[in-house]
Amino acid sequence: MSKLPKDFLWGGAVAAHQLEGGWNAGGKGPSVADIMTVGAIGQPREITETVEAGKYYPNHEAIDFYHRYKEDVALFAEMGLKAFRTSINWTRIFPKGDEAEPNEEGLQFYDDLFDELLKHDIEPVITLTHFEMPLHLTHEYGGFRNRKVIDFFVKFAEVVFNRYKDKVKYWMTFNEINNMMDYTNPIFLWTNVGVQVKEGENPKEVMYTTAHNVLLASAKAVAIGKEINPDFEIGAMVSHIPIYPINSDPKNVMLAEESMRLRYFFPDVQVNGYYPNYALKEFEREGLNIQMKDGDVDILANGTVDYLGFSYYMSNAVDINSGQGEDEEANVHGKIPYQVDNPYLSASDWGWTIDPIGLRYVLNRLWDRYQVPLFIVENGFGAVDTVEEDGSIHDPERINYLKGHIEELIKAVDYDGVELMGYTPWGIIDLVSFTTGEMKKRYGMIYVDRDNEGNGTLDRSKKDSFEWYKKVIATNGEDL
Ligand code: BGP
Repeated sequence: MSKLPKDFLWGGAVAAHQLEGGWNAGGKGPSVADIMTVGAIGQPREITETVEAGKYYPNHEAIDFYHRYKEDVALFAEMGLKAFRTSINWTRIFPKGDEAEPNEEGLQFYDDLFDELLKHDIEPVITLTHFEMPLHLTHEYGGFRNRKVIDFFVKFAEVVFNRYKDKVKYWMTFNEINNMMDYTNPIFLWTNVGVQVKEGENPKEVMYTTAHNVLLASAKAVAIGKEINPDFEIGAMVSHIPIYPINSDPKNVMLAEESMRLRYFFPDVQVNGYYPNYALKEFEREGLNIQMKDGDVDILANGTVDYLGFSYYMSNAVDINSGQGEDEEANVHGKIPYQVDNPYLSASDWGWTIDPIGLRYVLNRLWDRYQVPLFIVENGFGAVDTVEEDGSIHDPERINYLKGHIEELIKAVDYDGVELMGYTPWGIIDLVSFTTGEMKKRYGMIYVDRDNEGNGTLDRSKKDSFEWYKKVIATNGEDL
């Protein structure tokens, strides 16, 4: 007997802005992602003011899924995917974000894409926004720091919920909504919520004020979605990087526990429907003015999520004696105060630790804390791939990474009793890296001929992991 439920959603995940291209096709307006360049090595991506002539913006053409989705969906079907996670590019639907009427051509694109998926029995799993907010909403309104933007988002959600209510059952509101907790790295406040901190402002206050608005937007969208179709399953989506104490010194155990609030704050509100006490205490202690209004409490309480989606790539470790104190600039994805290397783990070429057991640990902690179904909606290994002379691509490291993580998720379900809806590994097809803007940081099981400078035929080919994952799905995880 299979150790996973037979309706387990084996799938693959992507985000519209990282693969579609067609950045100004079909009436689409510019989004925050459309003005981000490739980052210099080890540096965050540059955010330009607007699209500047002569600069290379990798997601403008990306892997041209916009025009080639039928070919790609056929490959997903051949792999046996039961679910495909992508996002709706907000500016295809509302090019500026504040229009009265949506753009029909954009809506039609997703009708066609969802029809194509359903034709192949692939369930669409849709994130309302995955770092794709309209640029106009940031320039004109200051992004989600402005409460007016809540209404624009909710309208967008309502339009797409209504339009696709018979085609899409699984939704998530904001991708990695908690990334903004990394507010010392400007790309996280920018991409998620279109916010830039001005000189003289308290960045933490800006972040939490914005977070409050985003939490309201998410809760309102959930409530409206459930009205439109009570059968919708609407989830939260967080980046979950567990934080371990480097040793058993109780000071480190407590430090790790406290640091984990960086990961728990958003789901605490989204699942429970109210602010956790540790956050309220922090606002009070630090004199943060979060600008909440009467009635906000009810909005949060009425918009709790049905499930918790999360990405899992790596773990962190902290040491109070590291000298990496609170003032340390955290400029790397997931870098936190007091972070140190974990001597027990190896890492990818981009420094992301490889920790399959961490996935089981996280599944247990999240299940114990929230008691709602969990969904691993991203997990994967970014690496440079080599195309052999005969065109084959051998990616044993990727297979190993995925295999290790699947073994651990099976233990979490079969041994620990965690309720897990599915697994959609990240970047099922090669696409533009979010943190670096590169193409060479590849996650796919399908290779795309495209390099960091935008050269290449865009032809697709199968890596070894393609056949491997096909077998995993066909055996419901029995044959790894
Ligand atoms: C997550 C994002 C994705 C994605 C992935 C891998 O944070 O939700 O958009 O790209 O990480 O990150 P990267 O592409 O930077 O390697």
